[in-house]
Amino acid sequence: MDIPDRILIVGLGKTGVSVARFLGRQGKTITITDTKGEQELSGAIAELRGIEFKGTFGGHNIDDFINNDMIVVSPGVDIEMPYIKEAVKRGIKVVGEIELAFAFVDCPIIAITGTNGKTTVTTLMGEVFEAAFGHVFVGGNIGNPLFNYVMEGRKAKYIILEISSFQLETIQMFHPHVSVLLNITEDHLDRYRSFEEYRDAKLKIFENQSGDDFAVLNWDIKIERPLKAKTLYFSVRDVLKEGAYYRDNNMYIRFNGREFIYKRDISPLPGIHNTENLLAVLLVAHIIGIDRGIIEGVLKGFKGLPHRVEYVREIKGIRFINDSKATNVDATKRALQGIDGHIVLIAGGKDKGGSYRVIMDELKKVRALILIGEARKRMIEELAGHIDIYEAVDLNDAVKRAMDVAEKGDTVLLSPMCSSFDMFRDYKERGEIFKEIVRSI
Ligand code: UMA
Repeated sequence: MDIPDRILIVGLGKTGVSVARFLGRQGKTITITDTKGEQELSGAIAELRGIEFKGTFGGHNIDDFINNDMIVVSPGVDIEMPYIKEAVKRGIKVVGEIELAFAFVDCPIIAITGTNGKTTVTTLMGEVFEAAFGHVFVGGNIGNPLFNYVMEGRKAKYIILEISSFQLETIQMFHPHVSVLLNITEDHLDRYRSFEEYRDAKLKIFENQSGDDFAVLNWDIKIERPLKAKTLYFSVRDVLKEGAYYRDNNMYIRFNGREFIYKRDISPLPGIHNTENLLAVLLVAHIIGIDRGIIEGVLKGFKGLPHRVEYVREIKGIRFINDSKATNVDATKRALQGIDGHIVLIAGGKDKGGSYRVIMDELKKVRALILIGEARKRMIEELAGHIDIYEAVDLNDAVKRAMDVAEKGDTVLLSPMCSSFDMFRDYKERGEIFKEIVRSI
């Protein structure tokens, strides 16, 4: 890709820093803008030491958007923003970091998207590929921008990329060799105008693939027209002639006229949603031709990630589980389904606009709901009358109230159904603080 000289970078989070460092080294004239002020961005600005740039911080300015040759947007920036629309109208190119970095990528990409499970699948897939091929790059939405690979200047055998709908919105040429779509349920309805718009963004992962590539999808996802790539499905419900499926505690992989059978319990990851995740990993590993022994070895040792239904401790017969990564309603539904006995659920945070009634069936198991954060009001509107609800001022107060109502044998579960940005830096900080509070009881 021909990168013009004058570039505006919108957003100075992880993505903005990575892009600015790369383009700075290329001698481009860089402007960076962020709604956050200089003080709040001091950490990010420090990472740009030695790189020349003009900064517009504490808000955006239309002049920056119309007086540059190209705009690079971070995933968190809504491209429907008026200044960006004005720039597009004037013929200024707007690209996302993934698209820009892709122009410098020299090895096949395995890209993974979906509403839930993508970080687990990306991490596990990364471990399987690393065991098989040595150097691989694992990155994207997982918290390691693709540009970091370009900057490392090292050649990997494969890139394993977690990719969000936000990142897919701005792709044009981005072309994975294998694209995986794990599931699609309501999320990010604060950014998208409808569920269909969110779903269309996710489906863009298949857009530039050809007949030499592979599309791997959950059998539950209905695709209206055939994809260009060779399409394979995985299912926990139905037996499939080709692809991957689960039956009687076994996982079957059928590909290229061969069948491989794995016992479900070789993996310690609990729950049916993890069976889906495992099927996706197994199918991709066999598409690429990775040895069965290598796959099995990695699956056996992979115990899951922090903040995803993570056991913290037990106090007086009450178990505490941290599921701070549940930033949408479907993730919480899955967590509730996977836990036996009564649950005291701590939820709430920044509202994303989806319906909380999705967990209505699982509420039978919930002894009480303790709410924190901005979403409280809407949660109460939707769930009051079906469950005992308590409001707490912060996470500390929420844990205290949960202790008061929980009985011996119960589980206190933090599974917020919301993002964390109203009260915390991110879901990791929320989970860490929860664990600290619980450990200090
Ligand atoms: N900003 C503006 N103007 C705007 C919007 C944002 O200036 O209109 C600024 C913010 O003030 C902030 C910066 O942009 O300083 C943040 O940009 P960002 O939100 O894109 O954050 P990054 O740190 O660059 O992280 C992004 C992804 N974040 C989002 O998609 C919200 C990270 O995914 C990803 O790991 C990283 O790029 C590397 O690829 C996080 C995430 O929450 C984990 N993803 C969502 C999810 O998984 O549900 C999609």
